[in-house]
Amino acid sequence: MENVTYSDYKPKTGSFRDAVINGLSSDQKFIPAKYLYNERGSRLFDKICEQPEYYPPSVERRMLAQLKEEIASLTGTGRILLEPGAGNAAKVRLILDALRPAAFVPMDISFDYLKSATRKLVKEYPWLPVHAACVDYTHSLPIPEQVPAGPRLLFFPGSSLGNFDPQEAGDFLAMARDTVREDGMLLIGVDTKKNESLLNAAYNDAAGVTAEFNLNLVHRMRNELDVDCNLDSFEHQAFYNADAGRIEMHLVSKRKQELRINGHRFSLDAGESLHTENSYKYLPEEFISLASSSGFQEIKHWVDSDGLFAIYLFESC
Ligand code: AVJ
Repeated sequence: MENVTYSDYKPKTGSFRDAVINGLSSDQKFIPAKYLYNERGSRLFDKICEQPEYYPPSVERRMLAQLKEEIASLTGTGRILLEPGAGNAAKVRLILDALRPAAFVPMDISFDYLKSATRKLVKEYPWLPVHAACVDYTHSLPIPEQVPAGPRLLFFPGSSLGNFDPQEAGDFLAMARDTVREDGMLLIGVDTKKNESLLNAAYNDAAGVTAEFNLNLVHRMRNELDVDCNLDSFEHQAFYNADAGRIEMHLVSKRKQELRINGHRFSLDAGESLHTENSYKYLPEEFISLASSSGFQEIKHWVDSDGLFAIYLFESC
């Protein structure tokens, strides 16, 4: 059996164009957040994770490093470890030695990014079979046929679930529950509700990396859709919407302008925004109740001492 395989379940090309045309036709114009994460966007996101204001990665890393033995004692070793949105697979490295999975299935929407991350990973962990899959996890969680049988554990760190609204989050968790099946588990990192100034700072880093990440969508519209618009005609905006319990990220048009895509014309007023991302925050009781509506019961959860971030372990019920 091969120790490394690659499978491509990539969404059809043209999907970015369709999504932009659809989103710009809406009252509040929007572009689905997943389009932020092409290869360039994924690299910019990694750079966000190094910014001092963006606390989730460092807090989650510290927690995983501290908790890995306890987590392994609850999950056991030898599971099939699945990670949607694995990106550079940095987080999973913290638990691989403790969890000793029978195989690892990293999934990511950017195939180039996934391949380079997988190549590095298999060099570092020669004992680990890796079956990489290019997947848009907002639609499905296909498991490559090479993946061996065995109890599954889905690892979903980084508060990636925060990109979904609560309804979509429930749907995703139900899909995850189907994927891990009866004897499956879910290990998930989710950002908490907290002091608004900490939240606002996390999405408005002083170095401007989050702004560059957001503006990557303008970059993509120019390069991939031939839209004639200037990078500097848009401005990054991010703020906590307390009523909705989420950070909202927008691209605000600095002036009145028209965007032309394939014969469609969309006019933007000065100050009008494209909504580009949501990042929902959950109290532990809110999240445990959401997961339980999707077929998961809590085994245990942990919150760091400053209340900044939470990690949950669930099992199928
Ligand atoms: C990758 C969705 C977890 O919501 O915190 C970070 C994305 N956007 N800064 C988040 C993000 C701007 C991030 N997630």
